[in-house]
Amino acid sequence: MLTREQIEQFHEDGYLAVDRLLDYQLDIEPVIEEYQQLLDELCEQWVAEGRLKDAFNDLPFEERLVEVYRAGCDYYQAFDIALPNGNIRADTPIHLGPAVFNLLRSPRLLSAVESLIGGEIYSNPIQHVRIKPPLHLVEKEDEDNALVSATRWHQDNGVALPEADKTKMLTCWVAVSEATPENGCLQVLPKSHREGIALHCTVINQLGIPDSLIEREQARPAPLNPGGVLFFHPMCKHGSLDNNSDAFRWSFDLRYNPIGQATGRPHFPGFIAQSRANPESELDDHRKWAELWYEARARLANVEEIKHNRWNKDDPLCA
Ligand SMILES: O=C(O)CCC(=O)C(=O)O
Ligand SMILES: [Fe+2]
Repeated sequence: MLTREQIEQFHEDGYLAVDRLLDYQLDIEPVIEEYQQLLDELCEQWVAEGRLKDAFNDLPFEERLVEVYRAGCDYYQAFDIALPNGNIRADTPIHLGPAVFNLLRSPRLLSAVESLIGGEIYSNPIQHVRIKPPLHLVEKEDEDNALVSATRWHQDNGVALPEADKTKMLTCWVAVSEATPENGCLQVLPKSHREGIALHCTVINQLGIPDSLIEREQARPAPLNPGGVLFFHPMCKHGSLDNNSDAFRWSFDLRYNPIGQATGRPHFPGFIAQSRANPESELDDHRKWAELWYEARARLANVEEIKHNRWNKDDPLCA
């Protein structure tokens, strides 16, 4: 559980960094191993499809990822733990493995979440893994891809539907690799969660708050060691820095809300991660979790447009 000081700090500043909250061996290592295995499978598949010349079996994970990325194979969607917000096909890849499911249900994470939003905890489907390459390797077409490049300033309520504005949503940004200002850690604006919703505009492909509305001098980077978690309020203004290092920057962003409140992505599936009142309602089988996503994928495949935020691309305020 978090201390009273930590809880007060969260409410005061709109965010709270808790370094080494997770257990590296129990929470992080199994996830890393699961992604290594996934990369094995994907490389084999891409070689079979003729998209990759070699499976690069002998290379370490990161070097292999560089080769895959250079060859134009989209590892970031195949790694992600949610469907994209558009262009969903019946075979859009998504990763829903047991180690990731265990991370979503980590007792260390959930007890901190309970301190901030209470003991009836729903896993919100707005969630991602981001394994971001060094900026110098990023292709032009990914300059604005928030799974690959820096993330613009935004509020998480701003990237969800307004039905979630009253939801007590909590974002948990989990460092898998060390996160530093050099390799693109998150940055936050302290106390900005009290300022109301800001205008969000789409530039190229990414939604964000225009730079002119951000008091950049107030920004605070949030470095973390592996297993550290940055918690923040859905109205907290945040973004990420460029990855100017030579290594990948690996994080998960997970979200939770009290059971029964709107998630802001009603077309995607969440699940009950913890219920003190009704423990038998908790989902504890990763295959059932995966099934929910596969059903959503089948339902959403080839759907023309799925509304996932409140903004209008052509808003004159964004011109
Ligand atoms: O990791 C990133 O680059 C962005 C994460 C983010 O916006 C979030 O966790 O809400
Ligand atoms: Fe965010």
